[in-house]
This record gives sequence, C-alpha cells and structure tokens, in this order.
Amino acid sequence: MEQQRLFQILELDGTLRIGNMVINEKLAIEMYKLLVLNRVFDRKLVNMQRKGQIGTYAAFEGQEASQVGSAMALMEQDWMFPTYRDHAAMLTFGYEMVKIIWYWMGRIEGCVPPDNRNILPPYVPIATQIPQAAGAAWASKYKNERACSLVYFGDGATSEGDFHEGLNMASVFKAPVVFFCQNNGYAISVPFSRQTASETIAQKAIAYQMENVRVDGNDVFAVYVATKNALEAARSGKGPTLIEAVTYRYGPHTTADDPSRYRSTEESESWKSRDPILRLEVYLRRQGVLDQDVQEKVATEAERLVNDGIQYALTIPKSDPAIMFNHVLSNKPWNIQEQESSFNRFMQEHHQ
Ligand SMILES: Cc1ncc(C[n+]2csc(CCOP(=O)(O)OP(=O)(O)O)c2C)c(N)n1
Repeated sequence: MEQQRLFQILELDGTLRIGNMVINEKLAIEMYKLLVLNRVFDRKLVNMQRKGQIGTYAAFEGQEASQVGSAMALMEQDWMFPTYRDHAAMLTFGYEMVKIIWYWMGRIEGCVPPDNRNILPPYVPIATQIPQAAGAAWASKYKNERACSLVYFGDGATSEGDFHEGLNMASVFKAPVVFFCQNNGYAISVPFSRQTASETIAQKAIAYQMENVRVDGNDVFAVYVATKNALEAARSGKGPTLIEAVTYRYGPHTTADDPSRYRSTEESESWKSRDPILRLEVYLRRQGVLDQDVQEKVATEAERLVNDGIQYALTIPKSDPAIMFNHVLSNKPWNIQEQESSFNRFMQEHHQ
C-alpha cells in the first residue's frame, strides 16, 4: 500500500515548498517567539524536577511546532482538550504559565482554567478526552455556538476504545471537532510498529468516512495551515478531521523514564536535523527578519518570562495532602470517608 503523503510547507533549507504561499511575517515571528518560549519552559521544568521542586514532569521538547502551530489556529470561543504533554498548546492558547507549574507541584490551583478560555485540565488517563471532546463539540453545534473542539492525544491513544468511539460518534453527528494526534513514535517504550499494523494514524479516519491529514509535525507552518483548514471545515458544518502530526520527543516519556532502554541515541539524534525551531530560524534568516541580535532578544525575553513564572509559582504555600480526598466525587462513599478519617488520624498522631 502506498504511504499517505506528508503535508509540508517549510523545507529544511528554509525555503517554502508551496512557492506562491504568502506567510505573514508577523505571524511567523509570533510563532518563533512561542516556540522558543516553550522550549525554555520545558527545559526549566525538567530542571525543577531534578531539584525536587516538582514531583514528575512530561517533557515535550521536539514537539513544539505540533503544539504551537495547532493551538495558534484556534479561535477564542473554541475548546481545548490537552494531555499531560501538551503544555505548549495550553500556553499558546492562554493558559497561565504559573498554573502549569502548580499542576506539576500537585496543586489543585493548577487545574483551574483561565476565565476567558475553554481549556480542560491535562488528561492523564489515555484517550478519555477523545469522546469527551466529541461530546463537547456536538453540544456546541446543538447550541449554535460556532465553537470547535481541538483534542490532543498520542499514537498510543489510538489503540484505546475511546479513540474509535469518539471518532465514530463525531463523524455520524458531524460534530465540529479536530482530532489532533501527535505521533511521536512511542507510547512510553512501545514503538509505533508495535502499536498498530496500520501504516499511518491518519488512514484510520477513512473507516469513519472522515477527512484526514498527515502533516509534518516539525513544520510549524504546515501544522498551522492543516489545523486552520480543519477547524474552518468543522465550523462550517463539514464535520471532523483527524490530523496526524508526525514528530518526535527528544527526551524521556517522563522524568521517571530512561529512553536508552528502548531506542538508540542515533535515532534521537537523527531527528535533530529536523528540529522545529532551527528550521524556522533558517527561514526567518533567509527572509531577513532574524539576526543574531533579534535571536538573543527573543531568548532573553523567554528566559525572563519563564524565570518570573517559576519564581511566582514557588511562592505558593505547601499543599495540604488532605485535599486528595476532595474534588473527585461530590458525595464521598463510605470507603473514601473511612480512608479520609484514617488519614486525618495518622496526620494528627505523626505530624502535629
Ligand atoms: C487508560 C490508561 N492506560 C494506561 C496509562 C499509562 N500510560 C501513561 S502514558 C502512556 C503512553 C501514552 O502514549 P501516547 O498516547 O503515544 O502519548 P505520549 O505519552 O507519547 O505523548 C500510558 C500507557 C494511562 N495513563 N491511562
């Protein structure tokens, strides 16, 4: 079977594949600033984990273009359903940086969406968000709100029943949802070749009579255009699209993982020639809008913003562990009540 074409705009040498396509300079610079900001953020959060300031962390380095490009295509009224790895998407759409840090500090405050944005807290159970996004999109359509849902998930999530149920329902009801799969090659240690016998994730949409695009996930222009088109189609009643963004995570699955156990350094190094930031830099330099000076300014500003965010995040008082019994069920069943009392007794006896 012939493999589906990869949608690309930005070549590795900084030229555009679609010759006559006009990329707005202002947008390209905005993309660049966001890519750099997110890379700095990601690296500093890994450092925070190493210093014991946060418990664990799921890094996204390498996947910045997939997340920034797709989130930039959203409109204010849209809904975002992110996973535990989609901080760049969340930051791009307006989630406050400090709240992402609080989330990883185990603070409930990190799960509160901004007032003016429909951003769900990061989903950890794999694929749960997919049917929920289909449902939210269907509700928007029912209420004539012209809002779309953009739902993120990884290649591993496509093996869950929730993926198929969500796609099926969305397609039947022409729900305005964009299913955005970041195929980063691995689900923890499981490589793509062991995840599915399908050659691509995108082709899975065909069974649901759904539009699909397989896009170069390290090409921020292509991701942006593919997502924008899919959202426009959804908004105009044409139904959902499945986007497969082909990308790679440079680092471990989380800070608790050692990727050298299941993949070679040569493999991860080989992806660096397709790095999303370097690629955009080459383009911007060719266009004459980026030089050493601008590059340094962008980097310094990103450092400042992230350092400020971290400093502010660290001022929050230590969390009360007893809140782990709250916020899941409105009426606590007897077994949870029992656990809560025994926990409180233990804390009184040992920690007063
Ligand atoms: C329902 C469920 N099963 C298993 C897990 C454990 N788990 C956490 S991350 C992960 C891999 C997910 O891989 P993928 O969907 O490709 O996303 P990625 O982590 O690569 O972004 C698994 C199996 C979980 N969180 N939820």
